[in-house]
Amino acid sequence: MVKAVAVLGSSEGVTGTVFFTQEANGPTTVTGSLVGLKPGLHGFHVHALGDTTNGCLSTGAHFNPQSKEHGAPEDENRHAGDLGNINVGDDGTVCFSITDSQIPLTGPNSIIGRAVVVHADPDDLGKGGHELSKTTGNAGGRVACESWEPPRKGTVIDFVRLDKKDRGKTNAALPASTRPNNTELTATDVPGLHKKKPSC
Ligand SMILES: [Cu+2]
Ligand SMILES: [Zn+2]
Repeated sequence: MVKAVAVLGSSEGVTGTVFFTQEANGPTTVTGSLVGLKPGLHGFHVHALGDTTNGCLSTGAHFNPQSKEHGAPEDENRHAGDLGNINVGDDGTVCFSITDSQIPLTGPNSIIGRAVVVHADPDDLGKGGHELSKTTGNAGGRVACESWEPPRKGTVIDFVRLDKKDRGKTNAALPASTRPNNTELTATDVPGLHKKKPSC
């Protein structure tokens, strides 16, 4: 099993953690929780570049190794990074679980080292008729994205690092002193997160 984590933050007070797990060549399960969003649907994507030097803007376009159009997760014609929407509750928090076959954690189309981005507005899934529908789903500004903070704890076996320096390496490739502890990673293990913790 390969695991990865993305720690999301923003200048607008949105924080959260998104965990990825993949068994062998099976689909990837994405589970996460976020706080500080406005209620309703928000576009949720994997963008091409794990670069936040200019905030979420520098994460590039939707991850799209097959040069397709923007779409819904269930569409044949979709970007690999198109994970649809997350539905935020009235309290501004959301807990979600998504299973998807186009976002592997290993191989040439691995999403390790790329970016998770949450948008201000709903993703129209390519069907809104807006000039941006076929590229971004017209999902508005980028309100939160991953900051690639290293996890402090994690499952040692095949835990893939997402921090800048060791991005994409597994724990086995790193010196013992820099490996996370051999314990399951949870959202509360990542510093600075969940000042207000959603109940998921
Ligand atoms: Cu996006
Ligand atoms: Zn897209």
